[in-house]
Amino acid sequence: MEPQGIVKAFPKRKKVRDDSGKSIPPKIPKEEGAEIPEEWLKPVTAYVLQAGIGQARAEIFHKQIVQNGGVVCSQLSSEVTHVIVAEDMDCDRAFRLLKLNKLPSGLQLVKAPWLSACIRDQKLLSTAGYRVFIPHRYLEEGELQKEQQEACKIPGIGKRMADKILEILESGHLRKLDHISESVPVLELFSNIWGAGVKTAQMWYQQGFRTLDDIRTKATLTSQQAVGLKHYMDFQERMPREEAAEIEQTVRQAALAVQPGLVCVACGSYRRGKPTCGDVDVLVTHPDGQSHRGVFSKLLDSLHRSGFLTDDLVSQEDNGDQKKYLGVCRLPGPAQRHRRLDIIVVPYSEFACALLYFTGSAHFNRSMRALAKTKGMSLSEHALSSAVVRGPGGIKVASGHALPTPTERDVFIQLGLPYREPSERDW
Ligand code: DCP
Ligand code: MG
Ligand code: MN
Repeated sequence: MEPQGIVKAFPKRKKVRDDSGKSIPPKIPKEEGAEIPEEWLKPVTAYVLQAGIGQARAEIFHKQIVQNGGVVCSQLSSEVTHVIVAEDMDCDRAFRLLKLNKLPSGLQLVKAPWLSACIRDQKLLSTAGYRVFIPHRYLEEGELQKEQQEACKIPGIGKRMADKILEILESGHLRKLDHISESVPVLELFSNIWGAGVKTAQMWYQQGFRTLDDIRTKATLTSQQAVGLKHYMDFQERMPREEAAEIEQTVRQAALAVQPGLVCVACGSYRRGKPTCGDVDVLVTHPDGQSHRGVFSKLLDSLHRSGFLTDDLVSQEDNGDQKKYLGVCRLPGPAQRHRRLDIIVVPYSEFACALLYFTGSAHFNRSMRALAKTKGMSLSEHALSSAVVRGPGGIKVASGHALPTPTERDVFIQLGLPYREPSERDW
């Protein structure tokens, strides 16, 4: 077919040199009708795929291409070197619109911003980063050989990574990431359901769920997630510490009715003095070292019977001599919200380390454990111990033994640290 270009109608202009010998582009006279074409687009025979670009913009492109020495074709033909496509054009759609099965040799699909950038800079820019990424199924054998695969030669880069590198080099973009930004708020919504982690949230997203109502009506939920969903709104909100104090008091009263002399302490953010608490973490122990036994299930029964505990999440009875309950409670009275409540019952010998652990913060605990390690000790919610000694091959040659820590202060002393009040452990 005939190129539509009118470049040949304009006289060629020689480049002129300035004193330095550098070539400078000839000035374009301002007089009307005396436009002199530049030739830097000469290697380009373009076909502008109008879809997504629009007629008006396509016409401007035509004019600019021709003015700068290029040729515009009104149809795709074997002469075309560059198909200019809309910025958001994807390969499948382009091939459909162009009625192509394979990419003909020598043809590039280039996004419109490439042309705009060329015109802005008045020179032929590389199309790298502007090309539509062409998957292998659209490439002719020969083209495929050419592409495969410089990136593969880099040590440690396999075929899958090489493909991604290639796609980014070609198109300036990795399509696989397109869905990520739109999935983020949904994944966050889902993973805020108690008992649902990132993996579950991703699975639900892949199953096409986008709202909590989708989850409620279509997803398969564990019993914990069902509780989490039921109280979704309440659990998003932190409670004022006054309410945490009332919850602690409710647990204490029930505990003392079960077994006189029990000690109940609200730990976590409450003990660190925070104005609001995500949940209440109540530690229960008995100073006689014996009477904490049997308290766990009796206390929970009592709190269930009174209607204070509304849902159970985890009841873990087998962490050594410590027992842990995670559940949901609600104070009596109108307009009370459901709150998360954790209860641990521990032997008095482990009280200080359990108190230290359960008071946190989690970050503080990690730092303390790391420090203990550097001093040849190991800190857990049970005890501060001299570390296990391992011989060659990691074989245990001496087991750690618990150091005496009647109070939190003793843990700090053993670690050679100045004492920190709970309110100073908030990092
Ligand atoms: N903890 C920990 N490591 C974790 C989780 C918890 O060491 N991964 C310890 C430190 C926490 C304490 O248990 O302070 C209680 O856990 P919470 O999740 O209840 O955390 P906080 O009470 O500190 O904060 P929030 O107000 O959010 O409940
Ligand atoms: Mg807490
Ligand atoms: Mn907690």
